[in-house]
Amino acid sequence: MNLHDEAAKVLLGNWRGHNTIPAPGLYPHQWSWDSAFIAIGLRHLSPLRAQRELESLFGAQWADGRVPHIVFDPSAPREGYFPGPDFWRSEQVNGPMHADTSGIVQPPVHALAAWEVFTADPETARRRGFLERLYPRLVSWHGYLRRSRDLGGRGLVSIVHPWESGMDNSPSWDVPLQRVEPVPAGEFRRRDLEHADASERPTDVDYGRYVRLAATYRDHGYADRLDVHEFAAEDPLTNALLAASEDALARIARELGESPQPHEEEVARLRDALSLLHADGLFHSFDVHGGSLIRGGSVAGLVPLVVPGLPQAQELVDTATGPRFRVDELGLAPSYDLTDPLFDPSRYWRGPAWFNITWLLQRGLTDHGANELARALRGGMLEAASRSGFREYVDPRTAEGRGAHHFSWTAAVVLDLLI
Ligand code: 2M8
Repeated sequence: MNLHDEAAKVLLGNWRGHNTIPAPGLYPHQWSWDSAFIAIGLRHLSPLRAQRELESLFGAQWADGRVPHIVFDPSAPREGYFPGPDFWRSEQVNGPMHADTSGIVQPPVHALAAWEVFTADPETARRRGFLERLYPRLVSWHGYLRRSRDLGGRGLVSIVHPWESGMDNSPSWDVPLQRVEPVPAGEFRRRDLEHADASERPTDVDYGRYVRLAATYRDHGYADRLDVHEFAAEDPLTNALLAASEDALARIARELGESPQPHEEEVARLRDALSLLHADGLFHSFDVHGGSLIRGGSVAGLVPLVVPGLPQAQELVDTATGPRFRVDELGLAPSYDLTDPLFDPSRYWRGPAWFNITWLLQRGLTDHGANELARALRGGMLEAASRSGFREYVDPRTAEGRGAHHFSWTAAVVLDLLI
């Protein structure tokens, strides 16, 4: 089988009727930003399914506009994933008729995906009213982030849980997490370790802190007030993807005969606000409680390359190709600075290379005219996916596979690069 057909097999094998799971076993439900990347690949196999992927996610949107990070599949075992629906108790906020979901969010890459899905088959999308129905929901999602999550009052979105960053155990969170008292490991049961090697996952202490933060948020009715959240960080990846998605909303608005202007203004505003996070050739998260930048080497700091017209783009290219990331040589982006003692090539978001992030960088580099480097990343991703067999992440130095097998966004990104 060639790489295209193998990728299609992974993606179609993970389809569950209305949406795609990230991977069998470890992730048996629908995840928010996974679905966006999945839709970007799936549009090349079935534009209709790609539309449904996003529609099913937004079908579980909360009344306040938030798009939950997990939508639980009622036909999957209730106890198969921790924390499951009985932990999050979303029905207490949304009522029993609403889908069971988590109460936190993930990076807002959905408008960007919606536009890409639309372009794959505009005729079907127009006939089905795909963008007409999704646009107000996307606007309300971004409105939630802008309105309820500017916890630092600086015009940037704060994430309130490491899971919201998508980069759960990134070393960026080590310092702010020190303030959080972990729930003892005996008080919850980790289901992830039934499917994955413990050396490639977060530690029990990490999990204890994740559980504490999520339970506190839940016990306050998912209220977005700084005194509820012991963890609050203005994350460059979240804010950069919001800007790129606002740019996509401007295109969507134009297609629908609406004014793109509010979205264009929002892109410009976020581009300016992001400069608050810029230092030493990279963007960094801002620890709202600590009042300072978390200076480290997360690849999240390179993701602002996706922002159109970013003034710091050349600096980011220099950092990406320098000793800390060596993306030109590796063809992949390590999730953490290779020269930092905290770099770990196998442990999840503490060093391994991920395909969605490398895809975002490749896209940003193309937009900023760094075509040769973008081509190197494309080649690196295709080779690593082929060698590892669509694993969740890989050792950035050897492209040896790590984490889950048959991982959906790995396959989706490959399909997008091949077409
Ligand atoms: C990982 O996160 C989940 C929690 O949301 C987990 O470890 O159980 C992260 O890699 C996240 O970015 C991703 O969306 C999710 C599903 O692929 O898995």
